[in-house]
Amino acid sequence: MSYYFIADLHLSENEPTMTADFLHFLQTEAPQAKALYILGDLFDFWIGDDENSPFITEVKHALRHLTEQGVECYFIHGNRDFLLGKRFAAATGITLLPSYHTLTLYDKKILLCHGDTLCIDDVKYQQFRRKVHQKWRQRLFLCLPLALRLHIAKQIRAKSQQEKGAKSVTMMDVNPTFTTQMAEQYQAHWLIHGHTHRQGVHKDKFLEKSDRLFYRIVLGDWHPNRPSILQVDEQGFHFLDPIEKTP
Ligand code: LP5
Ligand code: MN
Repeated sequence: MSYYFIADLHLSENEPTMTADFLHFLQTEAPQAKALYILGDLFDFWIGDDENSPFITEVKHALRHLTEQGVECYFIHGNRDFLLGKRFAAATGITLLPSYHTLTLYDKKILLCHGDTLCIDDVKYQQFRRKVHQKWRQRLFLCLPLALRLHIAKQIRAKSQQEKGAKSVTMMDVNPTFTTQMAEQYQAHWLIHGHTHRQGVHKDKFLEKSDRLFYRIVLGDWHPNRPSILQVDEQGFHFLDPIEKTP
């Protein structure tokens, strides 16, 4: 039995190749798995479950088709799609998880998160996150007409891109001490996250028991014809090579 982990697809109508890659994965590899974990930023941004378009309907149908085949599908919110809600979950059969979630696979305790909460040196982002995670702000936002929500989301995206230009890569990366503390707190053997977009495997030491190591497995962001998919099975973990597909 295998388990798949993905994050940071940033799907949108503007990236049809990536949507096709995702649908292809859902139709070919994913049905053979026990479960699929989507660790946030599936969408470029999400402004409410009431938004509909042929693109959104297609993604929803594909997820529904997967869960109807008995594949469990779990979702942790990212910083772009934290408004994805219960209606989307009901329509697709996916299960929404809290921002930190643990599971045990083959005797390994695994801590999952999107990754943005580990980037505590990005103080402006953390302030922004606290604000937009306030329930009253979200409820207010969701009452606005869709066109206005779309306008606001685009403004925030533009501001975010502009501000990122002035932030260092180190500042936008996970804070090593805080990340180790979280892994220690959850007694994790492995930590799997996305957000930083740099696929990789890091062997980190626990702070208190420095003889104990944990693996920090970073999921990459997706590019057209270049998805980043982590597979966990009885052999351990590995990233899939780009999936073969008919041109
Ligand atoms: O996403 P990415 O990789 O570009 O950058 C992230 C951080 N940015 C964000 C913002 C998202 O990209 C946009 C989310 C849109 C969601 C839909 C709308 C929901 C509204 C809900 C209202 C309740 O997460 C970026 C990090 C970076 O990752 C690396 O970790 O640095 O953080 C920022 O850029 C935050 C800025 O520093 C501060 C944000 C200022 C926003 C100002 C809003 C002004 C808009 C005015 C609207 C009228
Ligand atoms: Mn992200």
